[in-house]
Amino acid sequence: MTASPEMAVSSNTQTLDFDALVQLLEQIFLRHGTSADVAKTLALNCAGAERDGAHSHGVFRIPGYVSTLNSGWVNGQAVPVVEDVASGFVRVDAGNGFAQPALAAARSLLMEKARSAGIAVLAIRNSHHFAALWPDVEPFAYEGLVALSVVNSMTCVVPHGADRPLFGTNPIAFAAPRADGEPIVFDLATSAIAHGDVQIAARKGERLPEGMGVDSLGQPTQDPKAILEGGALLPFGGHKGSALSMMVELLAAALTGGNFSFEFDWSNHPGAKTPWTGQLLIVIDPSKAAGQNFAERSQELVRQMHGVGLKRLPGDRRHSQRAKSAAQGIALDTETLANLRALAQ
Ligand code: NDP
Ligand code: PYC
Repeated sequence: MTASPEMAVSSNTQTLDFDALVQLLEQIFLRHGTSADVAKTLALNCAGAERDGAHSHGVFRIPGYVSTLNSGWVNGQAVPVVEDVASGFVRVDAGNGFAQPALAAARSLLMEKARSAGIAVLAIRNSHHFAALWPDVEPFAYEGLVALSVVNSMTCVVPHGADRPLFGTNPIAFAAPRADGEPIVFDLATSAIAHGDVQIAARKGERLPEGMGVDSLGQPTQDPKAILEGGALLPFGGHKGSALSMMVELLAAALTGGNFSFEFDWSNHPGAKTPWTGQLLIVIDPSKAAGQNFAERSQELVRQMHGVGLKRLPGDRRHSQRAKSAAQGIALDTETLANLRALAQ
């Protein structure tokens, strides 16, 4: 069954089809001062996250986008400036705008370079990223390319062995094509839990598992509010996640010319939520590599993983949720939908 644009499934839940949700989110962005291009790009990104069940970066983020735009912290009308700097290197100054329109502006040049040189780097600076990272890499895998991206965020993670926060939640996303089925994609924060999920747990009054964060005195806590109110997160996997988070700071900020997670000060912009940092993408054309067809090789790896009992690959949950959303619509609770409609007025 294909979902109708809008239908009620229960008294407190309604479903929208993807296009209807994109349109609603686009109206919100436009209403709060973005250009039409930026509104479209962010609406597609955010609706895609909601459709795939990536709830910490779906419509949950809309009030944060709106308060940030209203605070004057980000330029919703920014026009990214793309620089072709070397055979395998593209730079973009996002102009204090969002990172996704900067990627969109550089995408065709980046792909052209990756296909001709075999590998290309995209360094985005002066940018705000408030979203899931997988939407930035997955489309390259659908084109037969391998893609890796990192983005840094805002100081809220204590480096392993330190006693105060410095790093951001700093996700890493990777996508690779495979012969049979959806691309292999993972996207993970290098903190033990994403900041968005801590906010969601606090809102629901839930406790967190052990080992996620510390309170304002640096003591371990499972209370999300204690983490949000003066506390901090920990890296995943102790010194290993901490090293990866450090790498993200280096690649996404030092290498791009963007801010480190600790370098920007948004205190004069009450309501600002979007980290003003940088983002790096590396795109590889596997057809240049030696050996058998890469997509066949990645398929073989998946076959072997399933052979040893693996049931779930990273990305599987999202893709099955995507299929469900296509068939049944994207379910939103009535209050959330009413709030979104109010923001669009
Ligand atoms: P999760 O821990 O939920 O998931 C991380 C990855 O592991 C996903 O690819 C997920 O696939 C996969 N996965 C989860 N559970 C399993 C399992 N049991 N078996 C196999 N694979 C599994 O993500 P995080 O909480 O670390 O991050 C959430 C989001 O927050 C990300 O999209 C990230 O980009 C975003 N974020 C954004 C930031 C920014 O600055 N813009 C900062 C920090 C985070 P699947 O998706 O299919 O479940
Ligand atoms: O969930 O950690 C997070 C996050 C930071 C910036 C955007 N999302």
